[in-house]
Amino acid sequence: MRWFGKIPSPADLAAGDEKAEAALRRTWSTPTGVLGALSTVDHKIIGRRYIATAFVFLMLGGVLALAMRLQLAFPEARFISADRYNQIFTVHGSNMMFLFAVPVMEAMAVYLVPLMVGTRNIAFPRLNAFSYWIFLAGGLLLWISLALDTAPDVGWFAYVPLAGPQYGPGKRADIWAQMITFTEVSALAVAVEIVVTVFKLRAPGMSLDRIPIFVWSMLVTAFLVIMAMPAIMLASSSLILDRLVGTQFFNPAEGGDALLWQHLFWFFGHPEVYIIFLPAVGMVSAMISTFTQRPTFGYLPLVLAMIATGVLAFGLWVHHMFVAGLPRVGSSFFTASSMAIAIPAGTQIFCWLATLWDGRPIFKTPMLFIIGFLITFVIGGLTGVMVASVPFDTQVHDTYFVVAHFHYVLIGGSVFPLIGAIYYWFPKMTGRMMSETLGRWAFGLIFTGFHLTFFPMHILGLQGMPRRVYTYPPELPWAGLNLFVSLSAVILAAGFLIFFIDVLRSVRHGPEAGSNPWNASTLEWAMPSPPPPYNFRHIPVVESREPLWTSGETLPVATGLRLDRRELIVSSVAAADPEAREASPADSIWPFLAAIATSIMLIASIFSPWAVIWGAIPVAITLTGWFWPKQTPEDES
Ligand code: HEM
Ligand SMILES: [Cu+2]
Repeated sequence: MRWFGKIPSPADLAAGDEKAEAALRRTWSTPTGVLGALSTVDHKIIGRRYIATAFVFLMLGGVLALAMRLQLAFPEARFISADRYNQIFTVHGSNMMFLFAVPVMEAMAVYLVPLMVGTRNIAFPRLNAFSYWIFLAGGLLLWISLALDTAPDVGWFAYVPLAGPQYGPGKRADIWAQMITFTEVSALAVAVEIVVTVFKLRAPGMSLDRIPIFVWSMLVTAFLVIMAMPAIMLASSSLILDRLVGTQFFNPAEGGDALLWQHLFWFFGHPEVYIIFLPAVGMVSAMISTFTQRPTFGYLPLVLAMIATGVLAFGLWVHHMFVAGLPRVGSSFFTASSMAIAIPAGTQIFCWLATLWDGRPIFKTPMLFIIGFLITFVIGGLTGVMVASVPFDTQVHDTYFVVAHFHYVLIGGSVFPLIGAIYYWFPKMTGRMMSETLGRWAFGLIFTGFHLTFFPMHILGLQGMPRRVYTYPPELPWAGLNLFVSLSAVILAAGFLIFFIDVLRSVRHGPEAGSNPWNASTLEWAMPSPPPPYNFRHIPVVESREPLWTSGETLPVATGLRLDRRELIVSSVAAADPEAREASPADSIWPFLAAIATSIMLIASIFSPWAVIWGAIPVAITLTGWFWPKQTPEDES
């Protein structure tokens, strides 16, 4: 077997390659039809599906936001009842965090990481299929419960004792807790796939210091997921046990501890913010580099800053609990560490500014969203430093100041970069460009709408308006600003609408993109758009950080992979030296069936502990089907 070789001559390409390509296509294609769609393990199909689903959840969550703003536009409004309002803000927050922000970032990774590291599929493709179906089931659970008027109503962090058996009768909090299980199983599965894909499936020569920054960001994110998510799964499972079988984990009267909930929740909840933000760092770096046609300034500082952010993220959770009555020393420590996170954030921003300064930025739509991101995120960071200080936080805790702050960081820090990233990678995913004109309109409306909506919320908060209230009396001085905020939210929504229209229109009617419309440097642009089922006709050999800029058309390639079965190159962790060829699993309906069996088990276990026992049987059967060894003659070679 030969690992390294130069790309074949044009004549060879014409003759041998046509045949080879047809064979590759046959090997890697997903059959058409419903069965094919349910069985596919192609990371590109799953990734696209995942991204689209997450955006549907964004839209639905946005509709809830508009409903809240309608209710709050006037004092003593009665459009929505108090009970409904509780459900709506809970579903809005839970949906945005668990069904949109985290999944959409993982979905981008599922699509992009294998292309960017130069391989033909993600590691554990069947697990990847499973994780999408489980995510979808968890989302449906939450939204169907809202449609049935039994949605969770205790806020997106579901504090006990409010969410406990005494104060939260019915099944509402159980639905919240089980939705967590669904989404976290899915997130953990993807995280494991990303780690293994990045460590073991990189193209020959892509040593650690040549990994694209976006891939680094997803690698660090994946580790955060793996370390943070078990905490909340532990919390939500204990909550279900408290509610269903009468354990007392969170009941102080019986020796439990209500604060335990807050610790477990925020040990996950704070890193969660970085699980959403770090991928955005990667996206922004990729886009800035492309639109300045320069390598990103400070590769090493950027990577180290991301790792430092990841580590520090686990030392800050208590800043969400400053008013919970913790010891003073603890609070000081967490204040200091919260402020320390500004150092890596500052490093990142410095590196981007230096790249922009050095290059001549081209202001296409993605760059506009990056400018919007920089401005918005810096403001959110400043209010973050403010609430990290205990005396200030004590004043504004649970007011609209906090609502303003976290929308600045969440939307500024991840939604802006993400929309930019969609404009940026859309041509790769669909083969067509989105509209520059509509893109500018979308940006203008989203950016102004956003600031007009959320900036005044700081003032409302300082004026004492609490969060999570469904109305307020006319005597208080809040009515004017609230009306203003609600009208601005309509501008914001109009911007999103234009974005969605642009996406739907461009999928069919956008101008054709070609393989590398932005002249970018990373491997995902080294193939036609949209990519063929096998991604790379020849696995590239990487010789620099910007392979498409340094090698261009003459990208060296590795040969020796079989055409008649799905094979990947497995490489060493540090240097990415090729180590082995490995078969990649074929399409299979079993992950889909396993997801259905798992979903039924999880949902039924909200109602009876026996569901865990009986429900395990179909799960075991589908898993057996999934992992049944299939002896093919090809394995002998
Ligand atoms: C699209 C525009 C959006 C608007 C107009 C909006 C509006 C609101 C409002 C008014 C509340 C406060 C509800 C209350 O305290 O009574 C809220 C809560 C919240 N929002 Fe948004 N939001 C938007 C987008 C987002 C996004 C994109 C995210 C996350 C990525 C998000 C995450 C949250 C969270 C976590 C809460 C807290 C829910 C709770 O208190 O349990 N929002 N939003
Ligand atoms: Cu935090």
